[in-house]
Amino acid sequence: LRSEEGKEPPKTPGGDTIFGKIIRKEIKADVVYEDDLCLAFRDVSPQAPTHILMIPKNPVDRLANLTPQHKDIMGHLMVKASEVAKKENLDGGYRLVINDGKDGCQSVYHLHIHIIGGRKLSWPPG
Ligand code: DGP
Repeated sequence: LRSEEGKEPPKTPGGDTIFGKIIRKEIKADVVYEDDLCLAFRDVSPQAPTHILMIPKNPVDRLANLTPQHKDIMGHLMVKASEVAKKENLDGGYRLVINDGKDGCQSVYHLHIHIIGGRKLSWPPG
C-alpha cells in the first residue's frame, strides 16, 4: 500500500463542508458544469460579474495538503476551468484563485478554484 491508499475515506461522499452538501444536491447551487470528477457553480457572494467555483468531487481540504496523487485531478480542474471561462465569454481575460489557509483567506476547507472575471481586475490583490 502506498501511504495515500491507507487513508480513511471521507465520512460522507463529497466531504463534510457546505460544498459536500452542494455535490450531494442537499443544498441548491447554480451549477454551470459537472462531470464525474468536478463541479462548477456560481459563488453565492460574487466579487465580479462572473464568479464561479470549481471543486473536485473527491475532496481535499486545502492546497497545502496536495500530494502527487492529486496531479491528475488538479490538471482536470484547470482544464475545465478554462473551458468554463470560454463558455462564460470571458474573452478579455479572467483570474483563477486558490485561497489557502488562514492567511490566504480560505473559508471553506474543500479546495476550490475561484474563476473571476467579467470586469477589469486590479493587481496586486488585497
Ligand atoms: P474561500 O474564501 O476561498 O474559502 O471561498 C469560499 C467561497 O465560497 C466564498 O467566495 C463564498 C462561497 N460560498 C460559501 N458558501 C457557499 C454556498 O453555500 N453556496 C455557494 N454557491 N457559494 C458559497
